[in-house]
Amino acid sequence: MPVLSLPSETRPLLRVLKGDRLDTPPVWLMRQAGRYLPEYRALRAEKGGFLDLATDPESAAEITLQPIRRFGFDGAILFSDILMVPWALGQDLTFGVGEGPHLEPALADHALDALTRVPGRLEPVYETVRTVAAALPAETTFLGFAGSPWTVATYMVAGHGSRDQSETRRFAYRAPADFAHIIDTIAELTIEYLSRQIQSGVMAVQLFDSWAGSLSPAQFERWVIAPNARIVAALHERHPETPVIGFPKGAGGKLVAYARGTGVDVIGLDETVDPEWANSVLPDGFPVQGNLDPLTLIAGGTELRTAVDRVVGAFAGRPHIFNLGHGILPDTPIAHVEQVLAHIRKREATTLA
Ligand code: 1CP
Repeated sequence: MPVLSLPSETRPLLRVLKGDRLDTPPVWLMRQAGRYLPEYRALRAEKGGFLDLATDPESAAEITLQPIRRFGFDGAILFSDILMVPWALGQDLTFGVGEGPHLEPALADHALDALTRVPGRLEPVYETVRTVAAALPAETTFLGFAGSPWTVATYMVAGHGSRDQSETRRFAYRAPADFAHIIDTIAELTIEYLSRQIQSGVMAVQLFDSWAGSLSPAQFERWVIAPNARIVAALHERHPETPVIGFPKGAGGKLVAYARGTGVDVIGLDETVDPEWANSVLPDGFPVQGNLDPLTLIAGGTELRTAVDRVVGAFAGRPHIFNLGHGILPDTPIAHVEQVLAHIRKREATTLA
């Protein structure tokens, strides 16, 4: 359940993460630090590849702050990647231009225990957190994150992203003990990684489970709910004041089981979830985040305004954080982001007319 907020808490996003309902929902957008921003593309071109940016605390801090300066979002999300954990577990990580990430050797044909761990690879991330924490406006909430074990495992096993995660699902059926070892190892490092992010200055953390939607109910219980529950329990024990957001993309009808079973404080909803349905099945007072289709943010106009109003209206009776149902897409017009913010904050009620 949400941790009770102290009356002295003034950051709107942190208040809602801790269970307060606000008339104007706080706003941040998943993947808000990235390719739709010209200032990000300029820095990337100057400094090199993604990993060069993510391991350079000065650049990573700058990219984390770019969307805060430009839009004044209520939350800043650390600029890093869920694949930093496999990298620290000893896989080589490369991001080919226009290709997505590659991890080697792939665990489909290589034992996890043969990898040599390199925990020092995460140190620059903690330095980035300290740098951002010192520079953030007083009203902005700082969010850390990691991938959930299932989603991270899909990259570690296949060695790359995939549409249906078939290779990893087959592996989990064929060799459940080996797969459990991979999941446990990721979970263990994730607890340590998020704990260090919190100690370094993030105020809440999000677990991204982007591929939670590809599992059968029994596999979902085993590879999504159970390891996330373990991570959440360990974080709550070590950092009782720090809210944990779970984002089980594609969980659909399994959302309530996820919310109850993992112990997360806040649940992120993807764009396929009917907001009225989610509002009716989730426990009263349980904070929700997300749900706007990232494509409506590209479309703009009446479609966008109607979709924003529907999400905000559906969750008006509970703690709600306005966000997308998945990451912002690189071709999103910046003007549409500005219009949504103005509309929600009611500075200009007619902006989206
Ligand atoms: O400039 C570039 O080409 C790099 C593109 C990029 C960026 C900007 C990657 C490679 N990662 C990131 C940053 C990132 N990744 C953040 C930063 C903070 C933010 O602005 O939100 C976060 C939270 C992530 C999380 C992430 N990485 C997820 C989970 C969320 C999601 O979108 O589903 C996943 C699945 C990844 C893997 C990954 N890293 C990068 C890419 C292109 C991908 C997706 C690959 C695939 O489609 O399988």
